[in-house]
Amino acid sequence: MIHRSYEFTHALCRAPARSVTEGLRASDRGDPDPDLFASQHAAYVDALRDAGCRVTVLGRDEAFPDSVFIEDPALVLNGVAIALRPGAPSRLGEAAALRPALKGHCRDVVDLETEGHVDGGDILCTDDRVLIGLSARTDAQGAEDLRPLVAAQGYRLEVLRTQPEILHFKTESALLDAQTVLATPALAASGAFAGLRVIETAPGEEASANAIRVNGVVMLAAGYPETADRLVRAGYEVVTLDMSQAALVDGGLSCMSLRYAL
Ligand code: CIR
Repeated sequence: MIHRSYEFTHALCRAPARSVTEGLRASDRGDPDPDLFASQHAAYVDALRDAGCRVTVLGRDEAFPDSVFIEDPALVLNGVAIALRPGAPSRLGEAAALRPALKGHCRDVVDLETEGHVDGGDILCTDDRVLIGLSARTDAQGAEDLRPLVAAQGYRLEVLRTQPEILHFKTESALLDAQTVLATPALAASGAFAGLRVIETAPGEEASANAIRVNGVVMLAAGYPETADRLVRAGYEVVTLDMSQAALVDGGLSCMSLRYAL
């Protein structure tokens, strides 16, 4: 069966480690509360299930404070997992730690062999293209070394330069359907989405761009009413979720699951 880039049958998540209080962040607005994070994560998992995904929640990995952001160490295309090479030193080991679970849940696992780095948060997949944004975590070497692995799955890799202050490409963008992305005005202006329709986040609501389309629904962080309204008016069904604890460590909806179709 052929699945569109926003159709998923499965998702892998990882419960937030109590050590998430040590998670990386660009600016400190206080530590996340591990208990509240766990309950927000559980609601997120429920929403993925409601959207039609069979979700496996892996156990906490205290060795990696950011391991709840399971999208960054891997990419799954056509059910085949690519173990990536995360760009933050404290996250590099997450790919090896995740590998056994990838092996157990995906059709196959291949490793990105590179001296460079790639974070999954910098990768946005359309039906036939893999867009990869260079960032503080993803470099040109990593992107080039990823190219043949992506091509082997029938996708064309396009390397994009984004504004330097961005953490991850998908911190500021999300695929909404085969022709449409949600993006911050700044990222939209970079020209990254030529050929696609762009719905921009509302002024002051840039953080809402870290959203996900999962089957029939767009999952959006709570607290961004104007962007939610823009999406509803464009015909999308929107589900909002409280992401306050992930946001304290620069995370959002897309980072907390590896979504794939089998
Ligand atoms: C980090 O800085 O790596 C984590 N604290 C947040 C990762 C968020 N992941 C993502 O945007 N894909």
